[in-house]
Amino acid sequence: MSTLEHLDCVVKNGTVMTADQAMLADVGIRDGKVAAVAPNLHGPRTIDALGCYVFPGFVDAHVHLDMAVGDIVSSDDFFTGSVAAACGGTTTLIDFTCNFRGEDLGTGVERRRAQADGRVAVDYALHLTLADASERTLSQLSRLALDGYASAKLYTTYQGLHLDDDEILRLLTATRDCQVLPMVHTENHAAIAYLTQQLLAQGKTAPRYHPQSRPPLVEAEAAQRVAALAELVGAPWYVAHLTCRETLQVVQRARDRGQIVFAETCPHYLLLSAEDCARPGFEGAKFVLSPALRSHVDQDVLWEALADGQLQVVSTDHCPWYYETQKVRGRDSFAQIPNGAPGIETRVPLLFSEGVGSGRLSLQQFVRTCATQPARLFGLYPRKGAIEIGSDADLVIYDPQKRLTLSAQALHQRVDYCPYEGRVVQGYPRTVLLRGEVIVQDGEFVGRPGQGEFVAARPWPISEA
Ligand code: DUC
Ligand code: ZN
Ligand code: ZN
Repeated sequence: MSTLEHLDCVVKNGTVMTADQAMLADVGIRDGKVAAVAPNLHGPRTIDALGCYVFPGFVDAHVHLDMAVGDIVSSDDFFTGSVAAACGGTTTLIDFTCNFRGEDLGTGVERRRAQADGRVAVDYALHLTLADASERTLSQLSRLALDGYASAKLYTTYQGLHLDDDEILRLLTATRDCQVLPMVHTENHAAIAYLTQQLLAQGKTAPRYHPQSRPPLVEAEAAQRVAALAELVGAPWYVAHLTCRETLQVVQRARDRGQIVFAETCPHYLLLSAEDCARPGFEGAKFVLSPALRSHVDQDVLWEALADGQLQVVSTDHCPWYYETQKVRGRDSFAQIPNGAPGIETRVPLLFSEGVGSGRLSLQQFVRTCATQPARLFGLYPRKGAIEIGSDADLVIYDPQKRLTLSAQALHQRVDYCPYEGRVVQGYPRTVLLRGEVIVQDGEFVGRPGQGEFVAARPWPISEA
């Protein structure tokens, strides 16, 4: 019996576009997996993709759903956030465990799994959060890596999360040994505290001062320190949300010295700037996120770094807070504004429209940075991020002609504003499949809560990258 027989469904007539090739081909699906990529396939069900691209389901490697900070919680939970992700073409999310210093890692994993399982509408994985370097934390890492938690976030700032140099050294040694990829938030905690206090003492309390409280040097200093520590112990690492030329130079120097270091940026650093924090009234609070928004020059630097492969990944750092009831807590001080902005639904359309549509990225670079590289680096490839025989049939049928004016009202993210309100994007997902099942049809979610599954990430020999 030919392997092409007994397909469950065929996506026909599209241009299949992966990280390294474009093919006029049909995609045959069996048992939720890609079973064939070839012309003239036939099956009992067909989905017509004429005039559309067929992309691998996109992978967002950095989101914060249902995340408590003090007594408030980010406004999208695992259901609403994953519905929004799906509508924007993302079929795999990577969120984080929310451990604090001194807490058992396994307990953090269980708590997060309980929040997500049964609610999440696309597939997901979890980065561990390493908030201390205790013997218990270090000893749990290899077991958890084998259980599918093959990456971990380390912080150099935030109360209850930031690590000192001794802890970073111990953790980088452990992640190296367990083949866990450390994703590091690089900002100098003491410098932020000092600059913030200086600004507030001068009465500079408005959102426009947030970027001045954590300028590029604050980010680059921490990145340089982590680079030095990683070099000392020979640990590969990954820079979370890189925003500026200074940090990119740190990464370039580290690579010149032989380090394996990967880096991600986010759509807001490519498309928004510190000027948005200075919008009239309190509106700038919508753009208070960390690391802070930068200059237009930095935007150009980041676009170029994406195109020439210096930045491997575009993630969202989706962390939405209601403007009216949560951001407003910082009316008297930018330091009290919850940090973060929504973006889980708009990443792919923005990168397609502003990247590919404006000629700043090729289609392959777009697929590579938004799907394939995040899947590969975080141990999900080729199950995710690819259209290969045996990959999960996570497919995005993408209409390059569809235009949409972005707005909070038109989107599915559960939050009362859109940072890109009024911006027109050209090109949008029409149909989205998760493991062979249609979950978005003509732009609307048709899946169900709990349809998404936890995907175990595989630790891999990063030193051979
Ligand atoms: N910064 C972070 O580091 N995490 C969530 C949101 C933000 O702005
Ligand atoms: Zn971060
Ligand atoms: Zn984050």
